[in-house]
Amino acid sequence: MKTNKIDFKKHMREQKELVNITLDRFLPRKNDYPKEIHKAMRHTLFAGGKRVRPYLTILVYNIFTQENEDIILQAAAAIEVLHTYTLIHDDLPEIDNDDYRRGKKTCHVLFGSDIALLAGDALLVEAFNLVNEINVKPELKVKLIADMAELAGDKGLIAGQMQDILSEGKAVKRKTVDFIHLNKTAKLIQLCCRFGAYLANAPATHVKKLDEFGQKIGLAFQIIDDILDVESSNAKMGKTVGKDQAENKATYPAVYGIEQSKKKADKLINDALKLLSPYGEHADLLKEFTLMLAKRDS
Ligand code: GRG
Repeated sequence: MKTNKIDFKKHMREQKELVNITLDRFLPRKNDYPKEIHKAMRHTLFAGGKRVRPYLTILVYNIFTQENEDIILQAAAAIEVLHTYTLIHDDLPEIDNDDYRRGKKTCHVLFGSDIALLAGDALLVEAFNLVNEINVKPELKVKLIADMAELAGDKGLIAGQMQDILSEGKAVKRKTVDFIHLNKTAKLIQLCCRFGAYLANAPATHVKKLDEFGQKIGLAFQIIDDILDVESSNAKMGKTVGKDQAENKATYPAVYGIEQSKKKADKLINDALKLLSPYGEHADLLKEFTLMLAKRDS
């Protein structure tokens, strides 16, 4: 397969479109009773996310197989559904109190906090339901569900979010900001890599290596997000920037400074790319994707 820039962009566009079709196929219709909840779920889900996590899931799978069947699209969609729940809850007045997300009004601003809370809950449940409907052997399905529960639960994403809340307004140590980022952001990105590798029947050594790759790019992704909160604009990010500093949040720039944060992100990206070298050209698209994450401005 040719992997020049044009092919990568075309591949990314096509796969994201397939993910969107899959999401639309599996999510309840917006007028299904009770329609308020389904409208709210669909609002944030289709508000214009970059679909970074589903595309990563597909690219890891594609290291081992080129056939993009329903199983990988459903797994990719499930992770996006779970990610969208975290965004809706994170934006609530009781947490980050954000008015904009994905360039649109946040779920609670449009539908009210009560419905937004339920929409997030429903998406979280729907994510597990989507994994349960993947047509694979029960043993594999149980593994996918168990990993999703482990990485998204109170020892994973929620632990990171909890520590984030506890750290607000305080001077935090480097290890605390590392803990927050590794849990609240990197674990979901690791889950993408695990799902892609498991569904491609990759040997355990490869699952481990790709999990490590996911952790590195996941941490880099959040560091870059922190940097963009300082250096980017509302229009580019589709949300209000500059809030981290205003609210004295535990971020990389706050703890390490901007220059050190950039160096740390670059090193993580380079280390992650090295982990892909054994896969040669089979990982070319994934390498391009990794470089794109490093250069992202939104
Ligand atoms: C808040 C009670 C409650 C539950 C949710 C896990 C969690 C708990 C919140 C997640 C915290 C969070 C939003 C972390 C930030 C991760 C991040 C950088 C999100 C933005 O991802 P992008 O840039 O967004 O991929 P799009 O919109 O493109 O999908």
